[in-house]
Amino acid sequence: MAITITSVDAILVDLPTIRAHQLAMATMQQQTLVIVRLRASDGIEGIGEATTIGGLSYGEESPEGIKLTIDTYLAPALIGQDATNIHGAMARLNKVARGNRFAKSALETALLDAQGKRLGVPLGTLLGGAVRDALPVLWTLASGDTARDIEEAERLLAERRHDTFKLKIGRRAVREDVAHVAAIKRALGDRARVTVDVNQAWNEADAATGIAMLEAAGIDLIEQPIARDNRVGLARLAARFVVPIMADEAVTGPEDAMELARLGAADVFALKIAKSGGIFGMLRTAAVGDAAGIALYGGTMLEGSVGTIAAAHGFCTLPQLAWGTELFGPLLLKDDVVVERPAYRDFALRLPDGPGLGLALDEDKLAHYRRDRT
Ligand code: MUC
Ligand code: MG
Repeated sequence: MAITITSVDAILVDLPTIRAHQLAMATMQQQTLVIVRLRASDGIEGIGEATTIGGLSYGEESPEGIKLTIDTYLAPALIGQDATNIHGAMARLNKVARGNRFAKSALETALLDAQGKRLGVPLGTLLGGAVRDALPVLWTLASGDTARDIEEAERLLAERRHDTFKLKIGRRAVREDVAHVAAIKRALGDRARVTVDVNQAWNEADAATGIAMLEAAGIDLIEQPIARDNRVGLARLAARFVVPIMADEAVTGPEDAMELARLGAADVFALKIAKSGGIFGMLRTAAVGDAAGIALYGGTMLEGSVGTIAAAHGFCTLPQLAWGTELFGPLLLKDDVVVERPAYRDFALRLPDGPGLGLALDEDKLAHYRRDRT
């Protein structure tokens, strides 16, 4: 008898961050996770997660919208479907709903987690096998204060937790931002790599000025300097500078990747399971990057442990991942809703080796942090 999907729940969970996290478009004091619990007729439960950054300021889906989409449209389309046929289930979701990639990603993770548990294998094995069991992870310095950022970086270097730091810029005038970045790079010297993420905040002229100065200051990578839709402008910047340009918001799925590759618009692609509608979409995006000779980077939507470990299993199967990852989301949160939080040491995230994601929900914490707690 077929194993069918019997229930799908989407739960909003609000978790405080360890400090304010300042980006060009929002300042985060907390993160909201949409935790998905998907149960099947064999009694197995899979879990998944979707997050975004700053409500609707990063992308077109908000946590509340993701829950509404799942409750109203996606869960009813999944109930009664074969829980063991993940491609079949996702094809059905793509038929009933256009877009809504973050919501679909959370559901695909839950299906994969359940199937891994069912077969008794880790998710990486289900995906064909991991080629690495740990992933390099950078840290984002985004307190908004230069001295505090330097102090934070020095501590994390000493703890051997991170040796690459990404700075969030684009809020202030270009020269002020560059002065902040250059001061941090000067303090850390060759002991750390420093990258920047502008989150689309600059126009092309600002970007030309800013990137020239950042290049001179020894910055290693420039992420999404201009608007996501300005692909031709991104191509002009990529041709103009030696420092690599990374596309983030501009690359969601394989179709964007094709177009950016055709234009020569990026040296690096930031892959995220949420942007691509799940792990399989991320892998298809990565394949286009590989075919075009574009370096790859494992990005984050600042997920908690569930979303982070889902992405990690996917990234571990990639043949090349030249720029490592930024899968530090769980470390930005004061607390989490899993029993055992992911392990970070020696500048890397270690993958759990249990079946599926290798994680279990902490029911007490979930009850405590869920938005609808009674
Ligand atoms: C982004 O745009 O890359 C990744 C790290 C971080 O601090 O924010 C995210 C989003
Ligand atoms: Mg980014």
